Amino acid sequence: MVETLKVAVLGAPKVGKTAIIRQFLYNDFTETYSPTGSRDIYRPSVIYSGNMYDMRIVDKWSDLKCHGLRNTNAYVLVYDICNPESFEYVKMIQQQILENRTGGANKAPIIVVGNKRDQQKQHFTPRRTLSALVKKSWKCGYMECSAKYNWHVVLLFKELLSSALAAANTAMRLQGTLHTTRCSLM
Ligand SMILES: Nc1nc2c(ncn2[C@@H]2O[C@H](COP(=O)(O)OP(=O)(O)OP(=O)(O)O)[C@@H](O)[C@H]2O)c(=O)[nH]1
Ligand SMILES: [Mg+2]
Repeated sequence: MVETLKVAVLGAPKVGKTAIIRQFLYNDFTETYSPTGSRDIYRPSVIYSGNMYDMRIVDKWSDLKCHGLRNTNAYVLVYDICNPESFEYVKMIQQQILENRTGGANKAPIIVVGNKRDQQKQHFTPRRTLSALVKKSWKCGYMECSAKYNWHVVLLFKELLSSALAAANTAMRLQGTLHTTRCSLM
């Protein structure tokens, strides 16, 4: 049983990380940009598939090498679909997560999210191109959403919970198998 699902929401400044989280938790959106400090932590409880889970959502984790980030159950890497540099930032974070992953048991899922879909006319590259790169080469999830219009925000968190729970359960089964093996050797 997973006690608390830890989720890190990462990405370049101004891509809409806080807007996505606040839309999901409070149905709230503001046009006024107010940069997050070093990081914010939200601790909601959510009901998914008839079960209740405590979540720990970290908004903008700046130190990718720190222990807490390695202990994360899922990563959301946000970029702005109108801003190519923000996608480069996501690429860099994805690389760092892979480099910092400890043993094979830590297969926390990564979902890349293109935010500001309401501005899709300014999309810097076709959606399919990025989606294919992320899904096929990086083996990560890919979604687009609009925090402004609450479009696909709940879907994103459903997807996140589903893949984080699946990964956490696999890791626990693996640990269980190892313990059983150790006991039977005694
Ligand atoms: N049009 C549009 N604007 C958005 C959307 N999401 C966020 N914004 C705007 O983009 C700006 C940045 O949003 P934030 O959520 O503060 O971005 P952030 O990634 O948390 O930024 P930092 O805390 O500095 O890292 C704000 O002015 C938001 O109103 C969206 O889906 N569509
Ligand atoms: Mg923020």
